[in-house]
Amino acid sequence: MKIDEVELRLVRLPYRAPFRTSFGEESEKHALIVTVRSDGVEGYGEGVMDPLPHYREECIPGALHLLRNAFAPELMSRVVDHPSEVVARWVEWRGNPMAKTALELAVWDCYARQQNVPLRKLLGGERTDVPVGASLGMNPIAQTVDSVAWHVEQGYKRVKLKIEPGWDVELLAAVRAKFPDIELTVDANSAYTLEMMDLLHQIDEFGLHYIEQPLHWDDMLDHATLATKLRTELCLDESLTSPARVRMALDLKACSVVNVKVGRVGGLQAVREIHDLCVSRKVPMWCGGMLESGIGRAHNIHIATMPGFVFPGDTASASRTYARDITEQKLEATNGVMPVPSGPGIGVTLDRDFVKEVTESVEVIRR
Ligand code: OSB
Ligand code: MG
Repeated sequence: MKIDEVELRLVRLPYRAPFRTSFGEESEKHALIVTVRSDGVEGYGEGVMDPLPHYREECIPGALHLLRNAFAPELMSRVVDHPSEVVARWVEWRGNPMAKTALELAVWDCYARQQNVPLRKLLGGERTDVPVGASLGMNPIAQTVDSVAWHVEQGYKRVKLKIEPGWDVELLAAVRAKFPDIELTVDANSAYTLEMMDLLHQIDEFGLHYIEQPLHWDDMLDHATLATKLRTELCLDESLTSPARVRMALDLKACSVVNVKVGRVGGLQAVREIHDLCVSRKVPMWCGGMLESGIGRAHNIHIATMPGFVFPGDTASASRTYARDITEQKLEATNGVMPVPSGPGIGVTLDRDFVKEVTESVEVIRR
């Protein structure tokens, strides 16, 4: 395929409620929606970098600069035989996995639409629905307990609580008092250090399935040390930025569960490599989320159909996060099960009028 145009569109979507984690509070999504056009067919991708680098070090202005001046012109300068090759063409530009992914995902979607198959087929995903859990931002304890109750009633397969030092033991005690047996996990988004072993040992007592990214956002070694001191399994999120980094984490025993976020690891081809590695080492994986709009959410759902994704992912109903999404198809789970959109590609289309309303900026780069 030959890519004729790349469109970079920034949209701002208000969250229904502010989302608070240990790295900050956000009240709206700034989504970078990338469209590629090839032979009259469009494909869509989403960038998950934030305006400022709070989760990892990428940010929207940096991503726009690279997409505009490096990745998009290079992409359009040569024929694409298969989307799996795209990111490898950009090795001369280091890092920046989220920016690369936003464009790579659009190419995958476009390619799948041209082949007239759902994206999951290109990934070897046979499932037509995927089990999902929900990630709950930090809120007062009583409100969190109510929210857990609501999500359990809705049938979500797992609940993840955001924690930080001082916002952990009391919260977990309150939730466990009401829900002693639910599948419960916590995500610290790097808020602890090995100096806080007392606290970490207390967290270890709540029968959690795993603890997600307790230590520094780029660390491997301290997590490997921590893993020997706790009974609860460790899952890495922030630290896993490529297939090589996943291999490193597994070799070091820094985690025994892998959270895959396509943007963080550098694209769908990277996800496929990580998938095969984890399957061969019998390491369970699940698909993380970044509060994506319907475009990124649909990609995540297709990704989670791959057989190595054995634990429930973060890709819950869009209506939990947004009063209105930018896609025409509603991505809603029933009983903790999310149907995979069945059309070609990612199976969702843009609600063009609403997209226009929420667009902050748009530019088109032509071949
Ligand atoms: O650490 O998993 C995380 C959202 C934004 C940034 C980081 C994370 C999250 C979530 C939300 O936990 C998951 C979702 O509902 O998409
Ligand atoms: Mg996380």
